[in-house]
Amino acid sequence: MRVKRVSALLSGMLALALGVSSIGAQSQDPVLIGIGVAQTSNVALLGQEQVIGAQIAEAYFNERGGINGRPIRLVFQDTAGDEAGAINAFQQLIAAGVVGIVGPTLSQQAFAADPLANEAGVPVIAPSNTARGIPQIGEFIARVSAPVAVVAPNAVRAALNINPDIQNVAVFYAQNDAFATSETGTFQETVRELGLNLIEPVQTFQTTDTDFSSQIATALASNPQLVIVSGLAADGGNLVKQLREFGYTGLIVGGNGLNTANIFPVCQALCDGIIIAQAYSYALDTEVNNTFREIYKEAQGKEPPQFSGQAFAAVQSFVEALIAIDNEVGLDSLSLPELRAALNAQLRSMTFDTPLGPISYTEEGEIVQEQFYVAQIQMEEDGLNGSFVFIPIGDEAEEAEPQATPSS
Ligand code: 1QQ
Repeated sequence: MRVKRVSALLSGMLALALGVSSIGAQSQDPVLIGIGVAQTSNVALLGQEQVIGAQIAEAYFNERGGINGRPIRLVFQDTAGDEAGAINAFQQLIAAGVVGIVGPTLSQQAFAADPLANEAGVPVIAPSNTARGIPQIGEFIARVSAPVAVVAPNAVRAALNINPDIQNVAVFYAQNDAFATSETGTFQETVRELGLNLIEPVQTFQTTDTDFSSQIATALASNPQLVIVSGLAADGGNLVKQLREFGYTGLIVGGNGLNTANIFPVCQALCDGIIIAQAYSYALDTEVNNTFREIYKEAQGKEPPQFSGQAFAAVQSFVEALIAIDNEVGLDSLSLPELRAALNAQLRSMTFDTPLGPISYTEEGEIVQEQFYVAQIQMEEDGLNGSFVFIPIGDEAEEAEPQATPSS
């Protein structure tokens, strides 16, 4: 760091001495990366973890010299939880001159806001949009969040591994959310493919619902041994709580919308046992993940969750692609529209060694990722603290089983 700063200073002085005004100063201006995720509303239960992951990446990469000595600066715009909020945040970020955007939190928001960035030629990396069809929104849209079709089936396999006698499966999903609708399609397909009995009718709710008693009564009448929930954190956590209060004792698989310790205050001790597929494991033993994990734990007092790991990986992708462009042609040789276009192309032409493992993006912007996991929530007696404990998936369960560290 010190060496870099000194050499930057020297080159600035040299530029002045040579009468080359502003080049030195310009090349030290931070490169702006937009972060448009949910910092307010119920969706902030998911978005908060993304803010933390992105902030860790900002500090991590700036400490390592940023873009060849030029720092990055994250520009945050709160999307809140709906489409209008995401559209507004994306407009602000585009106008602020960011080179690319990490966001939004929900697929439901991405389908509304991503077309704006695409039309403006601003590359987007979706940090947590897992619904079918996200990269296909446009040529400037990529995602670091593996799709439900790849991730979700693992949770059902893991449930069967715990209880091979599962026959009847009840499925619930939030029908006003694009991700939940997409994820339930994958879950229902998986249930059928595994030869299990999908209880009909499938139960629907709204992400704004708080009372699920009529759906629960209908589903439990068919005697399920597994219940699968696709919703968001507040509604999903509440549904799990009410399932247990109704006396359901079988296994529960939660989708990606429940994939956060922020559901603990919602279902408390009754969160215990929820099985959730993961695209990240804090136990991945690589230099970048170990460092990320250490910084996260130091600040948060618990193991890093998937949404933080994915947000870190999204910022990392932009940073390392920018370094490659700088090495090749120099960032200052490009106008902002040129840089955005070059960044979009560069993202799709390299591999990134991230906390998620090595990843790349297809030409279409879909993530290519090697490893997936399943975790089960283990609540402590107090009902306040808990942890995500990694469990075997089943057939291909030869992978590492990291130990959980209790978290608060
Ligand atoms: C999506 C999701 C969310 C539940 C993650 C925050 O996977 O909307 O696609």
